[in-house]
Amino acid sequence: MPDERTTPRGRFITLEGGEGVGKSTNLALVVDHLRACGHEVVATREPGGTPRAEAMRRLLLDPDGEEPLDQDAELLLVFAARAQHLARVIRPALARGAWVVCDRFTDATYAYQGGGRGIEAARIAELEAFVQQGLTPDLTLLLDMPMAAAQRRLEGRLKGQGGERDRFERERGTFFEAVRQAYLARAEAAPERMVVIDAGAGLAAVQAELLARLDERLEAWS
Ligand code: Z5A
Repeated sequence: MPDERTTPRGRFITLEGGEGVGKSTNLALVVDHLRACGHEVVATREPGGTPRAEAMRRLLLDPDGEEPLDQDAELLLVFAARAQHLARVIRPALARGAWVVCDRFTDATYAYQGGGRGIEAARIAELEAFVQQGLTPDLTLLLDMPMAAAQRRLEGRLKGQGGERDRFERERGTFFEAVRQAYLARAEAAPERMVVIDAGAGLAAVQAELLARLDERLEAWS
């Protein structure tokens, strides 16, 4: 085990936003940038990040068949996957001084299960406190753009890959608008942690803004 007195904890960075805003695309950029700065970086995602947590992800994303997933069960599954991910990947990495870059984390729960499904924030906060024991991201890059434009990007990708829509991608426009507003409200409430990036611009412009904001934070941490 690393000695907590001599090994500085690594930094925990998350990427958030609605579907199709470019989280996966930009996660690769963030990871490459941090590695070029000399950090050990663990790139991961939620729900998932370990074999068992990925199995829970499949339960969450499989389209509803004859038995729709109850929304409380959905919330608990999200946090069950998170508990596994924290125990097996995130906490050990941070403890040995590695940096963790994660595609979605608990802000997604407040946005999707809170904003989208209408579950009370206080109930989500109880599970957050139980599972995370005070561990929160050091920086969250929130990629934001109008829902309709993100949907068009996703359509393009689905056509290209011939993929099927998952349980969330089958939701209505009002669900995604509520998700977006919940994300923006969280960013407004935590401006020191959450940085909003305009994800609707072309990729080069989005990435230039993202790296500029990341570098500001790296400078502040150094
Ligand atoms: N979920 C939840 O409910 N509660 C929780 O607590 C958590 C998650 C953690 C799976 O997440 C689902 O889990 C998610 C919420 C739920 N469902 N939804 N919706 P996910 O992250 O795997 O699902 P996703 O948001 O659908 O991810 P995605 O489809 O992979 O989107 P993305 O990563 O944001 O986008 P991308 O793949 O990087 O880019 C999409 C396309 O746009 C692609 O073709 C790119 O080449 C293109 N792109 C990217 N940026 C640009 C720019 N700037 N211009 C033009 N084109 C671009």
